[in-house]
Amino acid sequence: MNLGAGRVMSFHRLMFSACLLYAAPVIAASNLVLIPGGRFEMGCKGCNIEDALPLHQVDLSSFWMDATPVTNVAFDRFVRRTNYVTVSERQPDPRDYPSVPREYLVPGSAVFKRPESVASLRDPLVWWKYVEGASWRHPEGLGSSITGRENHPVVHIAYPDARAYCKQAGMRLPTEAEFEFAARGGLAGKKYSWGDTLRPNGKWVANIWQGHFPMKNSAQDGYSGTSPVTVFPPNGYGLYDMAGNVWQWTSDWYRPDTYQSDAAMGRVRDPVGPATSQDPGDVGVPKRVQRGGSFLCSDRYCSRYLVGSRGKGAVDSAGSNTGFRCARSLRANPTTKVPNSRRPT
Ligand SMILES: [Ca+2]
Repeated sequence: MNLGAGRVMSFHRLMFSACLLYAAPVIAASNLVLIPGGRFEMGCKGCNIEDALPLHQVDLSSFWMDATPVTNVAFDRFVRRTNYVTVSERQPDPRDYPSVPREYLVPGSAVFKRPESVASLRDPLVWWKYVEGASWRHPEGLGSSITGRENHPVVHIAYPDARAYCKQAGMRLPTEAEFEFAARGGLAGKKYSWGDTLRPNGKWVANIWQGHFPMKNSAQDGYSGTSPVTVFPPNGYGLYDMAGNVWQWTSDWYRPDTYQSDAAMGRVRDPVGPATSQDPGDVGVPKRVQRGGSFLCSDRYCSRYLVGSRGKGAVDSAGSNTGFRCARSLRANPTTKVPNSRRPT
């Protein structure tokens, strides 16, 4: 999610101010899909998104990727097994937030709250509220639960939470390049992970926002919040929710000039992002790249379901639209054997 600040920092502001050789994928029994490596043009042409330019050539090795974002039921199994406590469930350390009054340092997370009106779309803190007790177990705060949403993506996941989950599974977060390559699903130069038409055959194929953001959500796609992870069609690689539903963490640090640096090298292979983070609009807040957009993205605001677009999130920040999926290097081959004839070259 693009809160633009750490989770309590956000609250503080709130209170005091906010062509390659495509090969067929192999689907493993364990929800993993083998993404055959290759070369692609990375970036978002015609998106008017400055940090997603210039287009540049990237070579990627083959890798495994979760077919879906991690669900509530899967995250629940992880927590039961490990007793892991997510960032939003922890008591914030006053030493990390010296300028925030202690009475505001409570466990919680950011929840989208529909405003009656907005003066502009420049201040997301008008519709994001820091809610005490909001967490993956209580997506809208205490009193809410994930009952009935077992197969929805887990939300309120900060970067360390996502990394911890993937690590215990013997996996890792995808790099930004891996996410985009996988999201393109074997298509080259398309606007979306499914092609160039937002609504092919008049149907919504991703969970995004319809209506006048942020006041009116007509939910023409059937969902005003998160949706089950396999309810919309998969892309060409058999991956679900590579656009819309929830933002998904990648392992790359965010910088607005990453693509400029990569393009200057001519072609990059298996990029892992810059060594450090920098967001000129939020100086001093370390951020990682997020991809995919969410159920809150519309053509009026965000538009980050565009397959080449980028997002970012403070590492200690999450919200009711922040989730993740895991990836795995090919060397760490999971249980499924890949037929020789379909091995990537
Ligand atoms: Ca929707």
